Amino acid sequence: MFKDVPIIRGDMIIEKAFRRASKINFPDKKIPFEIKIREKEMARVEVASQVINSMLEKVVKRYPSFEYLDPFYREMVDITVSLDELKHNIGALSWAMKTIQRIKNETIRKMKRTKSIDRLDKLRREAYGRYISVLKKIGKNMEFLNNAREKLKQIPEVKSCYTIVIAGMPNVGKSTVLHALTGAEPEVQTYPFTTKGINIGYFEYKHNDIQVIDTPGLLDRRFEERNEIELKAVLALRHLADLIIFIIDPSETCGYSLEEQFSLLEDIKNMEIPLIVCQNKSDLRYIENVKIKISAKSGDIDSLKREVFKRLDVELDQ
Ligand SMILES: Nc1nc2c(ncn2[C@@H]2O[C@H](COP(=O)(O)OP(=O)(O)O)[C@@H](O)[C@H]2O)c(=O)[nH]1
Ligand SMILES: [Mg+2]
Repeated sequence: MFKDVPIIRGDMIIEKAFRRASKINFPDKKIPFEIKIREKEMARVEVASQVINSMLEKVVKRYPSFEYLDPFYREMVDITVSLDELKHNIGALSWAMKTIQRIKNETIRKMKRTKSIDRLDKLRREAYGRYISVLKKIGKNMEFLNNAREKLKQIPEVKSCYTIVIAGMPNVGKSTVLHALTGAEPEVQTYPFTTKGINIGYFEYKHNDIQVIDTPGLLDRRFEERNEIELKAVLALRHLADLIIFIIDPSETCGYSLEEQFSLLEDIKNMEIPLIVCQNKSDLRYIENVKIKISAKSGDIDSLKREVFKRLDVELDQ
């Protein structure tokens, strides 16, 4: 989504604008010399302003309108660069466009009025100087936007179809379950704020695309242990998840005790998202109080699939 936002720099813009403007000439011999000079200088001021504004506008226009963004995506943007700051910096570009426009209008008006041919060149130079100073004023804003663009490009591109998010402590078998559910190798994307990859896979159920997401680093640790950014990211998942599959490893070969795993389950329950709890690695060991029992490694996930399909039948019928 942010891949189309161009990179901008003040010196690049100025160079392009003035180069274009300097190419303007009126070779038509019939026009009197005086008018030719006047028209030329006015056209230069005009064209330079157009080039600058169209480059700024490309940036402003390519940003999606944040009000209509998918809520998960919007929260991710907010976590990554802060929506307020992003809006503020885009706003600075709009201010610059208006100011350039105003300088141009003022200058053209003066150029039309002036009697002295010599003054035209001076007026144009003045306008150019003011264009440069406007762009200098938004130098920091452009820098912010260039950096933001790099980070925003990394926000995972999730679809807005029915979405299942897989949760559970590290090494309980989340990625293995994702693979078993969706067959294909999952797409790996990264979040801008951690080095961990998010895995996304799809399967089709009764002609509906179902998205399955494994979010390493997010739903695999007690919420109280999290920093602010991670917590926000966890909470952003509320907007995305239609169903959470929570995986328990009763063999504890994952390195976490059952007690630890059930405490995380309490946090996840508090998110108030429909939940399926499922024990994996049942080839090694299983417990009595969790009904759904699978062994994802050997592809034995039928009981989980049956439960998922049961929920889908209810949800997708509506
Ligand atoms: N014995 C056994 N091992 C499993 C099973 N499912 C996953 N594992 C193993 O558990 C380890 C962690 O699995 P992984 O899917 O990477 O866990 P994640 O960190 O939760 O994504 C890997 O070595 C898997 O091969 C299972 O059903 N039985
Ligand atoms: Mg994994």
